[in-house]
Amino acid sequence: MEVRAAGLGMLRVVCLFAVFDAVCLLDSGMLFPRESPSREVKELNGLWDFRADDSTNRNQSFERAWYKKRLAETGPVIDMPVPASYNDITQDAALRDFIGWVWYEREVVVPARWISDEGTRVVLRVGSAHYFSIVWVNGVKVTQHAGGHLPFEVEIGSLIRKDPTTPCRITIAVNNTLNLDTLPPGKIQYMEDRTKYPEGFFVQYIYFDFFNYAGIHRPVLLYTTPKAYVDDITVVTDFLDNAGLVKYKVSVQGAATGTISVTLKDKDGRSVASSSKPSGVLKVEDVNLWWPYLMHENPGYLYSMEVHLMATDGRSTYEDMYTLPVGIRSVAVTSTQFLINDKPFYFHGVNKHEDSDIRGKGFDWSLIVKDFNLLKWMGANSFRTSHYPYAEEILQMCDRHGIVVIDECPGVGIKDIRSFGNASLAHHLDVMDELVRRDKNHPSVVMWSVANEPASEMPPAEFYFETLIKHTKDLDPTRPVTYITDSNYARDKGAPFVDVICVNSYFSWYHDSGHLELIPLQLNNQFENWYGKYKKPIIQSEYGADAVPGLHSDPPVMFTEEYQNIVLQSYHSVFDQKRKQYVIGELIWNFADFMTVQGLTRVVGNKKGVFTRQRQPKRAAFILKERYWRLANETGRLGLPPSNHQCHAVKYPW
Ligand code: BDP
Repeated sequence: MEVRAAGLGMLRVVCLFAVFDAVCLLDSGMLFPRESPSREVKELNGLWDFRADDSTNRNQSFERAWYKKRLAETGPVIDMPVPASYNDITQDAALRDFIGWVWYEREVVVPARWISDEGTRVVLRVGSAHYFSIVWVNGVKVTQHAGGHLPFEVEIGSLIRKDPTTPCRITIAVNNTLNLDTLPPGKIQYMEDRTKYPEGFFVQYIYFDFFNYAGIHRPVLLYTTPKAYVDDITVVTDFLDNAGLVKYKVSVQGAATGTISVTLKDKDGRSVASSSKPSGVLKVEDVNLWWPYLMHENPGYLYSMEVHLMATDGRSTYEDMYTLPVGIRSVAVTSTQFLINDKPFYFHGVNKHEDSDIRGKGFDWSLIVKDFNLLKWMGANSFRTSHYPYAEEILQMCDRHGIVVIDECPGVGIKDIRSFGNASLAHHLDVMDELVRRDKNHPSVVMWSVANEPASEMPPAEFYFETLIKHTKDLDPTRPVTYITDSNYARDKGAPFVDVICVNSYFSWYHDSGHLELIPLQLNNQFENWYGKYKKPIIQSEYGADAVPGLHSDPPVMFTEEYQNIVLQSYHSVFDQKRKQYVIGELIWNFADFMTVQGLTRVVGNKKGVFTRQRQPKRAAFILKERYWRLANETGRLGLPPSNHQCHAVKYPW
């Protein structure tokens, strides 16, 4: 590792660690469920019974208390896979477009020991369900959650112990209705003109450009911990010369006293640092830093932090073990650069969606691994979780592969002035609490994005974003915060509060359609204006054009693959000038085609992908591949030929 100015490094470490005791407004942690000698996990994925409440008032299921008996006794049920969106599973257009409550139910066999051992906590956890969820166990309501992209959980041990002979019936009702205070916001409108619409006809308006897929999207599971357990771990990392520093804090629930031991192990299982305190700093000599993909020969290096708790409540002793992967790295922003481990980092990556055929937004390992293979194939070093938090398993992949993440909350489509009100802001703050609590320990996450393209020119946006960004920095003082703007630099009200300016633009697409020759002029002005006003580094957080795969024309016309290519290349020529100054990244819109609502500007969904929805490359994917590998060589300091780095298919001239 290179030696750097020791004084400055020390100052940064002191500042970073001084602000470590960040605000945490939630009363419990949200550690990812992992098996350990003291913890078991039982997945509840597979087929669940399913029934939509299509009553006219959409409320009959509650009037008739469907949760009280088996769902099949309330009426006809169908098979529904979990995790998956329900929308594209059947041939029924009404279910595809359904708005309201749907019900999932499943009976679970709980291992006898979990029930008999009173010293075991049994936790039911839902990775995510879109949007409102209510959960019952054997007809008793156990929890509810608002928000479609973050996990929620509840301890159900005492309930299933009441009558160990009854099977454990889990009922989850999920409602995808969006209103002006949800994230993302939406609006229901009843149509009153009886010459056009039947009684009770309504539509859900949304202000975002992706299909509002719904259902149980991520794994549902039961897991155990001992009664006294490791509830949360927070790590903040840095380095000084060749020593890595891991500041950590462990919080425990269920016991007033106990002993903790913390051991940090390297990839080979060797202990490199340890402590017997619930909080402190671990020092790792000759550290292997966590580096992004293509910035180092050995990216994504992870240590394992083993936390061991021994606690007693007077009568019994409890032992808990939890292992957290830890990547040691630093992040900093200057007025012209984004630094990872003190080296300039240039984002050459993509925007994604959780989206695919049939399963919609449902979690799918095959899709995830395919997407990572494509990202690495094209030489992408980063992505933004447009426009909501992705599954934790995806972030774990990013940690392991060194893919850098801008982690975005579901603040997309804040366009109506009423969505800047107190109720909306309060919910937005809650969602940031949940997001930071879930994702704070991922080395791949280098920046928070609190919103996408809000109406940031509206007067209330100033207070809204000042509050939201300050709150996020209080939660996590170690990472920069941004939101994504499409507003004009002169009218944007939130930009003074962000650390990095992220701008979306669609020159020669949504305006000046067909005028490809205007891109360089308009893009150059965009950058000069934003930088001139704010003197902050800029990421082109979206740019692109729709291309229907297989449509060709020369000279190019809109919607052909050639037009998409020229758009990309015209942007690239300007990026190449500005990245030498203050532009610190470029993220294509979009990695793959994705589904949207039906409308005049969408041809079976948004076609701005460089891959099709089935993950086959359009011509643009090869253009990006060539560019990203070249950028990796220039900016990533690899200095190695691409053949060493998975780029086997095409030979390049450098
Ligand atoms: C941007 C939005 C993104 C859209 C994209 C487009 O942030 O969600 O899908 O435009 O229109 O403004 O393709």
